[in-house]
Amino acid sequence: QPQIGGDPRTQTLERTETQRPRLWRVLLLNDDYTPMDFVVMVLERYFRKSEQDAELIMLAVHHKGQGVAGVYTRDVAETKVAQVTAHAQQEGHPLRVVAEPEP
Ligand code: NFA
Repeated sequence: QPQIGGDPRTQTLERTETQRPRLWRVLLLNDDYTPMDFVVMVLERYFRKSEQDAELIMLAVHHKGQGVAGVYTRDVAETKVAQVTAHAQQEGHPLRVVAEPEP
């Protein structure tokens, strides 16, 4: 990378492209107890899915064990995990939600 001017001890690097933040997947994990309707509600309310998409994602998690609810920057992903986990626990459901970085 080219170095642009200034005190050589504190030079900055110029780059043509702005860095984009790494994105994180928020995953829903299947369990035997959380009601399907609750999972659909979570996908609609916290992940802004349509009813049709929410039902498809819920069924994919139910059959495959896990699925992607949404993809966000790290802070937003962690907030979704905390909010959904808290809501599920308040209702007595064991639903697990985790975030992982995209490769
Ligand atoms: N497997 C749950 C049931 O049969 C439904 C579920 C789907 C739970 C997706 C968690 C995630 N009630």
